[in-house]
Formats: sequence, C-alpha cells, structure tokens
Amino acid sequence: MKNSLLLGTSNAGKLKEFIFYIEHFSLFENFQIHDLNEYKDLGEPIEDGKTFKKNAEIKSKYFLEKTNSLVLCDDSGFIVNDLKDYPGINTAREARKMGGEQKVIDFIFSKFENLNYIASSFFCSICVLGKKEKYNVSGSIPGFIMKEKRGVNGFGYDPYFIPKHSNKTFAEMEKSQKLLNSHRYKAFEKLSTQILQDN
Ligand code: ITT
Repeated sequence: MKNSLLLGTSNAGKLKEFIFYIEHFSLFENFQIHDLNEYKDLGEPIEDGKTFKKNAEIKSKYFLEKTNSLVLCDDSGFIVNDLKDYPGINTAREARKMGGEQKVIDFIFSKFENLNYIASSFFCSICVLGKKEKYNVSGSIPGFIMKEKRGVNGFGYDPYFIPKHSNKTFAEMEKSQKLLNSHRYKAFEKLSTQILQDN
C-alpha cells in the first residue's frame, strides 16, 4: 500500500500550486496525495505563531495529529518593506477582517500618499511533517504592490503584486510564468533539494 501525503490547506489556489510543484519537482512519487476536501470535520489549526515558519509547523502538526499522515502545509503572505511585518502572517486574516484584498491594499496605500507602487515582498514557508520526517523551507520574492488590480490569473493578491524586473502582475502572467518565479517556487525548490539529499 502506498503511503499518504496530505496537502493541508483550505485555500484552493494554494492547493493547485502544491499539486503543480509536486509534479514539477517529481516529489512524493510513491505517495498517494490527499487534500482536505476528502476529510470532514478536521477543524482548523489555531495559527498563533509569530512567524511564517512557526505557523506552517502549527498547521502541519495539527493535521498530522488528526490524520497520522505525512502532511505538507505552507504559511505565506506579503510584507510591505516600510511597514514592519505588515500584513505578514496576517495577510489572509486582514483580508477577511477588512472585507477583501482590495481593502487591505487601500489601507496600505492610505499610509503612503501619492504612491502608485509600494515595495513589498512575498514569503512562503513550507513544513512537511510526519512521524519521523520534518522539513522546513522558505522562499521569498521582492517586488511591488499596486494600487489597482490587474489580471485574472492566480489567486489572493496575485493581481496586485509585480515581482522585481517584471512589468506584469502575477495575475497577468501566463500561469507557468508565475509558478516558476514565485516565493512558493523557491520554497519547493529547496524542499526538493533537501529531500534529494536525504534519499
Ligand atoms: P491555509 O492556511 O488553509 O493554507 P490561507 O489562505 O489561510 O490557507 P495563509 O494563512 O498562509 O493561508 O494566508 C496566506 C495568504 O497570503 C493567502 O490567503 C493569500 O491571500 C496570500 N498569498 C499567499 N501566497 C500567495 C500567492 O502565491 N499569490 C497571491 N496571494 C498569496
């Protein structure tokens, strides 16, 4: 029987990207891949860590305890360079609290009069946790958030984020262009290297 890997996210956009990277880097080839849609009543972890890394670990530990399966979770978000750690680990919560991503963007721009672009970086920490396995990897990408959204691809803040050296938002790029140049790509690339070293 194959071992199981649970992709522990309730974010459909992230889930699609996890599946892309697992195939792209030929990871977990001998595993049966599962996601949270197949489980009912698992509840939700309380993400009360102070860092992306800690929150990725909290999520993975929660789902490992619930399912006994190897688990992969990420905690991610963006940080405005001139607003210490904001929104950071609260990137998803701020959008929920304020009523959507545009509201968070408006709030940020209200602090910087006359700017149309604000230097920011996206971060992703991945934790893979099993009874014996533990991997923590992170990736980040510098760029800018924009006042007005552009593009229809991707999810979350993709229409607001332009990586450095690009003139397109993640949501304006071909899907593969974002996938191969993102904070999550960099984290998965490190995960792939570490897993290769261990096997
Ligand atoms: P899970 O905890 O269930 O994985 P979540 O959406 O709550 O889902 P996070 O707490 O890690 O996940 O929040 C990260 C938020 O940052 C996410 O909701 C998006 O709004 C944003 N985000 C992360 N990666 C992104 C990406 O590649 N493109 C656009 N937005 C992203």
